Amino acid sequence: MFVDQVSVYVKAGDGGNGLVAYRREKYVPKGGPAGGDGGNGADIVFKVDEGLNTLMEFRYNRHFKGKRGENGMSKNKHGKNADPNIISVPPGTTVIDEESGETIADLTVHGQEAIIAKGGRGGRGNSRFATPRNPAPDMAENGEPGIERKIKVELKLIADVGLVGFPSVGKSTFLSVVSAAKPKIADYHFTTLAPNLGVVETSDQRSFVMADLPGLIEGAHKGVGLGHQFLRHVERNRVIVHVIDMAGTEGRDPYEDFLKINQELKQYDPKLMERPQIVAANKMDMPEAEENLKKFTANLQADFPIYKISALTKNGLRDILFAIADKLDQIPKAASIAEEMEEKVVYRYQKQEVPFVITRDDDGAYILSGDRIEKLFKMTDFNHDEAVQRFARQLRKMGVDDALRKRRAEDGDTIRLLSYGFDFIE
Ligand SMILES: Nc1nc2c(ncn2[C@@H]2O[C@H](COP(=O)(O)OP(=O)(O)OP(=O)(O)O)[C@@H](O)[C@H]2O)c(=O)[nH]1
Ligand SMILES: [Mg+2]
Repeated sequence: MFVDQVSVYVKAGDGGNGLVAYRREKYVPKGGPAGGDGGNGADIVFKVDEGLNTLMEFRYNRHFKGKRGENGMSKNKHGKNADPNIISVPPGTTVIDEESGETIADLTVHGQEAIIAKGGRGGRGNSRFATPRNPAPDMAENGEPGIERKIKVELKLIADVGLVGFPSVGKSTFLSVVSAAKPKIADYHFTTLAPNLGVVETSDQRSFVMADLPGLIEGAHKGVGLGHQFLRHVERNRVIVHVIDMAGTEGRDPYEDFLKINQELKQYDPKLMERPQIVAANKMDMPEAEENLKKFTANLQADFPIYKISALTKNGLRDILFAIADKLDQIPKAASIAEEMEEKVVYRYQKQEVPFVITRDDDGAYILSGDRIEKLFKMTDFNHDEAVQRFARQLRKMGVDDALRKRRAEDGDTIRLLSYGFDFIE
């Protein structure tokens, strides 16, 4: 309820491929190897921007793909590394790996960065495989695939705006029509027992967090009703929106309501009187409302802006939301977020790589799978015999051959790995 949460898919860039090339020299058919390495793929990086306060940007974009590194070039030229994909997030963002449930990063301070998915290393060009025995290797490595993962991005919300007012004046209704929050709405008092939070976006793409607070009644500052719990929340709000039942539905006088609530706020903490306050004259769809508003305006001494709305018919919402956003733009953020998160650490989550797994297919073929073996496969350029041989050697070193033998693989049996099929040879 207090957390904004989105699921996001990230895929870092693959490394560029290494190149097989040779120096061209007169009279030398194959001068030495000259294939350069591929560049590294783009990392996916989250960076804290204190100017943001919601995960709104993820609402429209939940897919992030990093660019590939450039392929290696001739004359031993290294392919360019891809620039990281930097995605701005608000302070207080936590990133969780969906599969493992582990926390990848807690991002709290402006400018803080965390690599969420590491880009693949560039493949090595053939120069790098030269040895005295094989001075002109006819193979290069493909780029390493970038890390791919599903993550959960969470933000602990702190309300910028609090809706205050007597019970049943329409605070929850208002919140429900300007955000995706679904608070309980009913015509009895104290329907709302704990604040509901919603993210509001104005039509000019500004956003803020709004809370509908439990109703206030006289004596709240002494703990009457749900007083204290409620008032504690107001302290953190940068703007107070005072919701008034302008229709006087329950027989109270709207102006009396207004004075009483402010009296409670003041008695709880006089500083709350310095907080910007906007009056939401609600229930303007009711016939009595206009008349009451005239009296209210005539009585009002404080210099509070008044906006006519009807949460029921959704009239007047745009203007009041703009007024709230304008006010918020003028008020710096409280340090409350930093305070709360102070002790958080940044974890660098390292996925445990499975080297390989052997299973059997219906037709009797042996299926190889696993992170390490699949990565090796993707990094092998099967167009070059030497690369294929190297791949076979690497599998042997990993113990794949032995493991297959243990599972009674015999000469000529089919082995499959991703899209590739080959025969087992003793
Ligand atoms: N006519 C009319 N009725 C409204 C309007 N807004 C809310 N109501 C009604 O007023 C009643 C109370 O609404 P809520 O949104 O639950 O009021 P609240 O201020 O959240 O009340 P508490 O949570 O008990 O403090 C409901 O029956 C709503 O349908 C409005 O603009 N016009
Ligand atoms: Mg309510």
